[in-house]
Amino acid sequence: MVDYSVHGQVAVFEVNNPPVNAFSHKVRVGLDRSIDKAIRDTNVKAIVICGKGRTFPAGADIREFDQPHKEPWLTGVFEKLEKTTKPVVAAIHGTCLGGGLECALFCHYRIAQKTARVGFPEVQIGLLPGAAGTQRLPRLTGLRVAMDMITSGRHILAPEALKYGIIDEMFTGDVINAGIKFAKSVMNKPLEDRCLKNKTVKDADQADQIADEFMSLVKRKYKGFEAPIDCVKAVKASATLPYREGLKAEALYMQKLVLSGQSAAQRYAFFSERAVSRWKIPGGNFQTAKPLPIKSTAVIGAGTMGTGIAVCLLNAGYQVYLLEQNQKFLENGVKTIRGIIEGSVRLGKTPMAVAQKAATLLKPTMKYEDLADVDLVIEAVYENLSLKREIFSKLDKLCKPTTLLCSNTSSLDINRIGTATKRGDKVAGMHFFAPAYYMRLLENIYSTETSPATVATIMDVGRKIGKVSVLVKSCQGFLANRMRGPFSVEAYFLLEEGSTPQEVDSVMENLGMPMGPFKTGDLSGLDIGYKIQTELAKSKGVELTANSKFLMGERISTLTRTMYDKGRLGRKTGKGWYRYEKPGGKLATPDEEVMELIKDHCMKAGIQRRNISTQEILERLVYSCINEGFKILEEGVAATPEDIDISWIYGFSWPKYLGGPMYYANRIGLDKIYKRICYYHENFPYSSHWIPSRLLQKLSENKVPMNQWCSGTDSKL
Ligand code: 3H9
Repeated sequence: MVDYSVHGQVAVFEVNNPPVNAFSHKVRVGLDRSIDKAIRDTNVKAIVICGKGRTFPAGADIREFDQPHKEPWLTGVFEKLEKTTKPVVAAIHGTCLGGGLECALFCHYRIAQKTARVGFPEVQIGLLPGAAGTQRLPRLTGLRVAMDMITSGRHILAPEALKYGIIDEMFTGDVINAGIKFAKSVMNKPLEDRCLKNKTVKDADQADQIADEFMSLVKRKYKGFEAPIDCVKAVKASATLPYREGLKAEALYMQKLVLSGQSAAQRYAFFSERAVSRWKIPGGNFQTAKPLPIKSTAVIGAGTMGTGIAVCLLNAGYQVYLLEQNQKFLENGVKTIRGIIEGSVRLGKTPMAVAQKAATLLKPTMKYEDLADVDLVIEAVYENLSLKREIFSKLDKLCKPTTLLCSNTSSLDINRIGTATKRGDKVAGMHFFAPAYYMRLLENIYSTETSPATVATIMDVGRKIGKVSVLVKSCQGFLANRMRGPFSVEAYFLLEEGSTPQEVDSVMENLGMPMGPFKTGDLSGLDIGYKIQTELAKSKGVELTANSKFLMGERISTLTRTMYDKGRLGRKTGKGWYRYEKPGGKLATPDEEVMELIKDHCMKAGIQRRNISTQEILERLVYSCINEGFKILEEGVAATPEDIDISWIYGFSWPKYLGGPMYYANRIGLDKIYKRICYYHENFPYSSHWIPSRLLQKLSENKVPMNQWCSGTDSKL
């Protein structure tokens, strides 16, 4: 686990624990022994620590947080390093993160390859740098930089690390050679001044002010998360307490966080995000299928979704033909794309060079013939099956035989789109979430015909454009929208039965969602829901009226129609479920007129209103989705609960500290959830989403632990 070698008078410890050289128990033992060996060897005058393969250690082994504590622990081993009378040099390449950076901060010197990244990402898994990182980094950089790095978890590149004094020198070329060369140059220098524990924090006199500033920042930016708050407190302790006392404070915060439900959920989310890339369909999987090369792409439709998708592809360096049928729409689309990219440059999120390259890669066109040679087409026109089939049939005739044809449909069955072509194996869904250039989820959908090579390619494109891709089997609504369906309808039913929009929204916001369903509705526009409902009814040959309560035997609510008829379309008209300060405004204020409309609607529809508890609101919104989630699993639409949880985290901003709705269900207890679903089914027999999932019933009755019905990301589930 640690390869030991001696080069002249320099001992080299190479941490060898692929893939990221995490400090597992075995590595800690190996490092401990290596230190003893180097101390004993009188020939050795200096030590170099580095990582074998792709990286310097990227942190503690996250899986071990679920296991009993095993000595030697990180801090003990690292302290031994600092105590040696032989200079220790950390020679850094790749990603030096978490416990890896803490190890480097116990070394007397740190040098890094120019492309190396350093950081403390612990906060993203609900922890803090608990091997003295919160006490040592401020002693090097001052409080402000340390607070920023530790509360955000951001990685910084070597040049920035050099500026802050985190590293002493940058190098190019071989890590071991650079480490040995540097070690020789410092061999006989005194070490007292190189031990961070002996240093003071330079801006300690401003500790209160800086900590207050960061405390209000993290409470706003990371609302609901516990770890950023403890990070601020622990870093502040580096300035207000002596080193040893600061360490004790850090250990207490760390202990609390490790045991917290939030960190367990965030660790589950960390591994789930990686698990969803291990896809499998009949005939192939992520290991057997190879992605096809994609250079040139096309996006059909320059509306909100099409332009957002084009931005993602352009920023990743793909050539993009943007196709529209109308010159004005095309020009507007190009303007929108430029605006998004320029805005991102202004915010420092997109480098200028990337933006300049993107401008050259964008090819606006009104001619389908221009798409003949592209490798991948993503169609993003509005949701109409016959229109999509027409487009796919045209593309099939015109594009080269190897072109992949994908649809950004949010619900239409990919099988029915694929049959419009003679290349069903090369047809798939790539469903982006609005705004497409921002939301990280990409729902990739396969039909019964889609080939493993096509799936491998769209999963690969998803990764390259910075998305977290989840693969699902085609069905009406796929995973995300199908599962969210009950959430939206239950929200309307709750309004009809007695709740207010603000009561419903605040339940979801208190759970940790950035916005409740009614604020979200106002943002997207209430005309959308109204049109979807009207189209759906029409497709079933039904004409809805303002008083309709059922559609094909299923309970519905026509409240959006009431709002639509009153011109309350949401933020864009300055009024929807809330009132806004102006059309396009953002400040939502409860509106008495809405309550009057709801009450009037209920009276006409003969619905009795009552008091509804916050617990009932929560259960009806969330448990109904969980029930649908189990049906999605049962039918194999999603392969694992991780696919579902990651879809909610990155598609609907479900709070990571709750680990996703399936993880949340497990935490509450499947038997409890199942009983409540049965209760609602009994009380609301005309809502099929309350018919209990058979899988949920089976799992709850047999008390099956989650590690037996997920892909096994967390041994402690
Ligand atoms: C810590 O250090 C606490 C201390 O402060 C205090 C202790 C007292 N452990 O992401 P990838 C696995 S907390 C275990 O796909 P990339 C990962 O699951 C830690 N496993 O690669 C995956 O496995 P699989 C602080 C880990 O190149 C494989 O490695 N450090 C760990 O896209 C490849 O990972 C962090 O939070 C780990 N620490 O990205 C860093 N890290 O193939 C977390 C990775 O079976 N890691 N794995 O799915 C990362 O951010 C990224 O993995 C990294 C590489 C940037 C390093």
